[in-house]
Amino acid sequence: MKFGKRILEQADRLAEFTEDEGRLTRTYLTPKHREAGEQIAAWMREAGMEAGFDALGNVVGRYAGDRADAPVVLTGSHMDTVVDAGRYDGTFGILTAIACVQDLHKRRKRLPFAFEIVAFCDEEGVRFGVTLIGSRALAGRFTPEMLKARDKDGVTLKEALVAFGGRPEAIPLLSRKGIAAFVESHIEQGPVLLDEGLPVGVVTSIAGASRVKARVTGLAGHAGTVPMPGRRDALAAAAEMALAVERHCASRPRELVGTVGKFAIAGGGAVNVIPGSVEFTIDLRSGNDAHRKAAVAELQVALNEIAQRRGVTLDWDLFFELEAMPCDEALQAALAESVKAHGVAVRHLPSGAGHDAMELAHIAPMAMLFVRCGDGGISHNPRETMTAEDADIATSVLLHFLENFQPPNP
Ligand code: HGY
Ligand code: MN
Ligand code: MN
Repeated sequence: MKFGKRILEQADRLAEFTEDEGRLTRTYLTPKHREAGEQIAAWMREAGMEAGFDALGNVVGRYAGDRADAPVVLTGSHMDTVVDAGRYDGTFGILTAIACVQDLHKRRKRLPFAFEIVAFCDEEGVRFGVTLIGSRALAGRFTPEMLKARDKDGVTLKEALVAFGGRPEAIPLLSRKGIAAFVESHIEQGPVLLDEGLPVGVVTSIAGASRVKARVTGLAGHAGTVPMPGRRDALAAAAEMALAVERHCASRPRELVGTVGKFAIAGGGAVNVIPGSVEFTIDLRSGNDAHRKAAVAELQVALNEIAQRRGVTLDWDLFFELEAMPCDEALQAALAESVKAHGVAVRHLPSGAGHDAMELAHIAPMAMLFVRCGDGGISHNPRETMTAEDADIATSVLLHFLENFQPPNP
């Protein structure tokens, strides 16, 4: 085994950079972001790359090509995590690429393209509620509006970026053009490869997503004196709405998945007060944009009907929409060749999870390589797991792809 054992050890090391005692949470523009970024940059330099933070807090490593004006191939994944995360989501895509460069460097081999690895600064959007921050900047899709997003303490993204040593004014310079390809390796975060006994798979497309912030306003009241029929209980209404989301998506299992991931009583609630205001989020995903958009519209109607019947009001803020993104056919075929070269059956599969690759697809042909997850494919959970053997095969497949990739003449 050439790569796998060290990659898992490095993932263990990065998991130590957490802002939460006893669990892995690493969010954007925090001291742990900086420490993890410095560790990643150090590994990139050890592998023969120039590396450092960019103006937005991405860590970018560059392995020069065989000539100064060689085209650029990009790879990478995100270095931030969800709350109480697993240690391979995002991280694996960074470490596997560094391992490839380390091997090329050891052999003094240069490729017919410059190879850049990006540890994207924030894909999950945990701190500011804005996702895909680093990859949007490279795709030229970062907007000044995003700088105004605030964290739970009211700190704006811009204030945090300046305090981090970032340069908001330089963000437009990060957008890239003429990239020959973007390939992201990522854990599958699902059970398909595990169920079929395959170490890797080639992604066909990445599901689109819609996210809603819903606020239900009823009437706070005394838990002991307000008769049941007269209540305008915001929590009971929101709970019925959450079940409606589940029922709607469960009735279309092949098209949709829906999740109420955040659910809170304004002010935290009290044991003897009928909740007057509740906020929750809805996350809808589908490989088919028309199905997803129809579901958003249908659910808005259904939840408003619940609100009307219960005498509460519903505020509906559709704050995030991302179209499903197909992977480049030619790159999929090239990845499939590299999978075959390792004696592995080629399995094409869609990604239900979103990835930075969705943004890079706006500026380059994009593809993804999935690697098997253990424990039922669980992810966004500290039980996330993968094997060193699979990390090794996936890295070897990526390296084979890189050594056989001929970028089109610019
Ligand atoms: O939500 C997602 O699909 C990704 O993990 N950010
Ligand atoms: Mn994730
Ligand atoms: Mn991820």
